Amino acid sequence: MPRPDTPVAPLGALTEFELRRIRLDLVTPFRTSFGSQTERDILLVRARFDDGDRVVDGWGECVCMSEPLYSSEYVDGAQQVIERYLAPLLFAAATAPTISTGPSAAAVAPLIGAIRGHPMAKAAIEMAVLDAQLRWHETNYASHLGIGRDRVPSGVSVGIFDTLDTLLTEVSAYVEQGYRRIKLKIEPGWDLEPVAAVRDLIGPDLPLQVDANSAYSRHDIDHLCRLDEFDLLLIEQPLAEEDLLGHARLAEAASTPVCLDESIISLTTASDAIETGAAEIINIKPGRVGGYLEARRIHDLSAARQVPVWCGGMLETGIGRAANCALAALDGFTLPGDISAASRFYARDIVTDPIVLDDGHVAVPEQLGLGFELDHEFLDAITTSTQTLRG
Ligand code: OSB
Ligand code: MG
Repeated sequence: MPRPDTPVAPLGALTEFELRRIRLDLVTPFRTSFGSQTERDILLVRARFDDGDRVVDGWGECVCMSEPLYSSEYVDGAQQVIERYLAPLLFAAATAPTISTGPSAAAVAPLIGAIRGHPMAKAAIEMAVLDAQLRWHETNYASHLGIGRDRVPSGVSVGIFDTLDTLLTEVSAYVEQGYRRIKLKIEPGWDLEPVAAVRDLIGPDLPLQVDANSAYSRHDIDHLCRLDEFDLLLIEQPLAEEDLLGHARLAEAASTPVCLDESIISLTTASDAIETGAAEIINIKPGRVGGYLEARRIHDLSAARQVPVWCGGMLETGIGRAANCALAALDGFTLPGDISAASRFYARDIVTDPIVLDDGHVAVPEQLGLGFELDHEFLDAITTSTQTLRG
């Protein structure tokens, strides 16, 4: 096993990780350029800290999908890399209960940095430790971040459909519910027409944006420029994850701002994408960048460079959705995020107080930790496997 070669802050008295897999049905199929989903197989991580006096649990949610179609990570792989590499490194660094300083999320990334890649697996672990840290100190994530707002405007991500009629029915329902921004998934063959029809339906004032999940190539730049006439807020990740130059060329050619999602995997890529003109707007997804701490750094950098950011979503349960709500209340998040009501995806959430839509906004959670309490009965009912790891 690799060892950290630089001294790091103490992690705290970590005694146990539980890796829990749950199964949740989506209320309606969600189709993107990379595939269609009807249910989710989600990995949750529980981190237990025990200093002899007190036992505190923290929970994290791994945002990767079942298959490596959005990015290279997938849920079985994430569980395996945690079990084989990440958890052992953290157990090796856990402090004796007698000298415990409490859980420290900042200690996590340096301890597991020798393991390449796997940002979503790493983020899930760090998130569980962060939740435990906040609960240990009886505070919550919004206070920890110094959030002043109590709610943030909510956007909704709308999938691809077989017909325009179905799409328009779906969009009408979301507009009716009060969402403040609509995002349409697009792909070659499903772009200009649906965008024109939806713009026509919702009128000129409701913000509209599109997301291609890398479905186009540099040869499509002229075609993508035809979206300019629909006055879109942004076009999200039209080209491949690696194609920063292509995105910079598109940004040069199109009047619609180019926003990157998949390409932004760290503070460094965010900085480079801004510098090279590949990203005019950034979608911040904590899981994709290795955790909430790196997400905050990207927010701070973007704010300093006056680049607008918004908080992306990965169909999170109430764990990730609560944390995203608090994060998205930071001042630099000037655009509505993909933080819709839990009911947009799930009939029942695993938390006692699911995120709801109120006047087109979602409330910054006030509960302890990342901002949720689990509904343990329901969680147990949908659990498909449980693996316990001990140091
Ligand atoms: O590209 O933003 C994306 C969902 C899964 C994977 C990737 C993406 C999405 C979404 C949905 O667009 C966002 C959400 O509301 O959770
Ligand atoms: Mg996206």
